[in-house]
Amino acid sequence: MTYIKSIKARQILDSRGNPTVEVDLITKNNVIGRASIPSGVSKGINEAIELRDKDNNFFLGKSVMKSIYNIVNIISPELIGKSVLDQINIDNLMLSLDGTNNKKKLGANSILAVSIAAAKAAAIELNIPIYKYIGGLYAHSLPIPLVNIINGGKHSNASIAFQEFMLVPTKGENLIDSLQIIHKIFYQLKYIFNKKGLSTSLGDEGGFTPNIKGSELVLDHILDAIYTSGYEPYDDIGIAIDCAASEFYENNQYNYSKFENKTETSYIKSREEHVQYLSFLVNKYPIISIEDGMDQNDWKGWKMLTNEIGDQIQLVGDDLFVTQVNKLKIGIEKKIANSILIKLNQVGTLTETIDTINFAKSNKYKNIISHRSGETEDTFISNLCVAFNIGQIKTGSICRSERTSKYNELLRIEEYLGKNSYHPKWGEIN
Ligand code: 2PG
Ligand code: MG
Repeated sequence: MTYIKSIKARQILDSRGNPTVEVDLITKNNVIGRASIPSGVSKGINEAIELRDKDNNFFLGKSVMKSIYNIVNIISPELIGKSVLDQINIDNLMLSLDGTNNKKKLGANSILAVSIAAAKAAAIELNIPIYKYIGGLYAHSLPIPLVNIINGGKHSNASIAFQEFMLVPTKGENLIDSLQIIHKIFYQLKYIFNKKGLSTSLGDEGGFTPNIKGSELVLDHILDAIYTSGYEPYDDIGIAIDCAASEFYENNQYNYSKFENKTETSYIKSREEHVQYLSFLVNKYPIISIEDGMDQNDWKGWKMLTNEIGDQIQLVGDDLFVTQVNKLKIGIEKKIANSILIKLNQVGTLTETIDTINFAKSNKYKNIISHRSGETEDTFISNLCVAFNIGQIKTGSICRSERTSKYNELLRIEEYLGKNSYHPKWGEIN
């Protein structure tokens, strides 16, 4: 048996400079599994709780010393001596130590850091890649990247209500081919913005933050960049959007002016108008995926949107499902959305994340593995993606090392798998 010898926890900084948790889980053989935890800014209200110290005199209240304390003093004593290979047991033990339904006692950041560190240590112990340890013999698929090129909403100060605009290579031969298509369009877009004197500074996820107003202008520029790069919409490239609509839903209405610097009431859309607007955009532009088109509590709106365009494009629940089986179950029963965004820290253990992935698969909902807007250098999500042959990953722009680290890990895996690797086309994803 390979047992856990000790667990160290420390505070490090994420890509926004905010403190986050890092864990070193050390086995009897002195193998170290290291994991660090990302952090979102447009969080779903039902996400598992991220513990922060709330001491305004220290890192503006964002330090995570309580979480570190819980790992060292509450989790570690219970796990020492347990087999590192028994992931389910490790995760269940932490769940029972926490005892709440949203991990508010120990913190999802504390629990998840240990959970992932254990899986990494186990893979090293067995001398196999992490994706293979988790996924087994047939883990061989490199996902289509949903690459962020424009940051709006809470991720930048651009006057754009929708949070993310992404490029989706629909027919890349392999991952490097998909990335080179993105690279060409990304730099073409930069050239276009430069020529027009628009800002090319980058937002939280490495996409541009142009000083233009509203989604249609953004989409016009993206389309221009696609054409002038020599690519065909749909055939070569599609567009994905994350509206992050919960961030501008107020008083049962969609208030675009919260981000778009407009005060006219006409810029506040009713549920019906907002659905019609999304449908209009889908028919005008090569949009093939919309995430969080509606607010997390607006189930009526979600139903309306799904009826309107759910058989035309991918509709992804992020804040809506928060990577949790019980929430996804409601969506499946009500026939709402058709895909789910998977974020480990929305639920808080590897085991529960895998349960959600499998539940989605068995109900024919597509999975998309996702980063958070505040990231670390940890590349676990790349491995998770390959482990379950997940067709899509959303991990930011091709700029900024905390984003490219995920693509680079996937490129290493692609090289390692060689001719046994598989990179699906858009139409092949399930
Ligand atoms: C999202 C995420 C990641 P955040 O809404 O999908 O892009 O943002 O991590 O800020 O919640
Ligand atoms: Mg989202």
